[in-house]
Amino acid sequence: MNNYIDLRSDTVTKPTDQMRLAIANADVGDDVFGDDPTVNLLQERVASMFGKDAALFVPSGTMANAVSILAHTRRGDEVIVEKESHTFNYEAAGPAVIGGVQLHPITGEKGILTASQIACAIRPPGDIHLPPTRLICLENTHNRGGGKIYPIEDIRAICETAKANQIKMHLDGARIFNSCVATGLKPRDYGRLFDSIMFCFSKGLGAPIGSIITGSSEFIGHAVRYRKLLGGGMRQVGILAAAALYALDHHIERLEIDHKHAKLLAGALAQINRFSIKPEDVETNIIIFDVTNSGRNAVQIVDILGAKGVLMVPFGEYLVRAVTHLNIDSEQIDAAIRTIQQCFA
Ligand code: TLP
Repeated sequence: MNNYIDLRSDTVTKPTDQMRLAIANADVGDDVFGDDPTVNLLQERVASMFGKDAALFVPSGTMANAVSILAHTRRGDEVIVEKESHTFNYEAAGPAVIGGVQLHPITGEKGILTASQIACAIRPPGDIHLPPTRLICLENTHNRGGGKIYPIEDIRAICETAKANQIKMHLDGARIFNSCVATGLKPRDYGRLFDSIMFCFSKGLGAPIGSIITGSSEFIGHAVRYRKLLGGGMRQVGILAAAALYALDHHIERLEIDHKHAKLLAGALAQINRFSIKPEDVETNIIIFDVTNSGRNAVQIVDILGAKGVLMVPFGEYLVRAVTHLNIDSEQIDAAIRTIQQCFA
């Protein structure tokens, strides 16, 4: 894929030479014994960034969400999620299969739910017919919402509803730093509102592998057992934690560049009659555009562009997704725009 302009996902980023150096120089130990100094450093650093007691490094975002849901719930509980959320759509029904937990999907607006929608979905306690609502999971930024940022005031209102009903709050913050950079909010601003937060190092932050969960000591105590159950206890994993630490030091502020590139691309797509997209809806690094008026479906559009060296993914029958990231520079964005114009203008 070296000669392609790869906009399929920000997961395709490759570690830079400097990140590989940090990996090579990492001090390591057996992390299942709690002995890996680099993992310990990473976990302490993330917990303190988010104002939490503790954190836990895990292999993937999917495992981070699964472990968090398992640690917050018991079999037969219900978890409120948004209908287009990653957890509901792309995590292989993990919470149901492993945890015996029912996901209760509610349709949001670009992935955003309101407190009143959530209040209506909470099961009244005391009725034996109803599964107890134990957890609310939100996603920020929202992937299928086109990288939409969850407005902090909406999160605050949902948090109050959750507290009033003694329900925990988990954030799938796979791309939380895209949100921090775009809004100026700090990780702690989100840390205050959620019982647990996960984010990924392997997306826009550019590390090859790894995600992390942060929360109370009690929560992380449960999470570490579920990580083991899922086979996610790793040994000399400091080599990966070193990449994650490098990403925290060097790859957060630069996310702004990805957002600028996404806006440029969205602006160019909006000029093409056969596509529809509102550039003002593109708030971070994800662009989703509608190809219904092109007379072709998303797979056909993606194939045409792919044959010209520009890779995107179908994200619905008539929706195409492009994601900007660390390995895409402005020349590649310009080249992608030229290719799109040649094919479809
Ligand atoms: N998202 C991937 C695909 O699975 C769709 C992508 O290319 O965007 N939460 C969110 C919001 C995500 O976008 C993803 C990955 C995950 C969780 C899962 O992370 P991984 O892939 O590390 O399991």
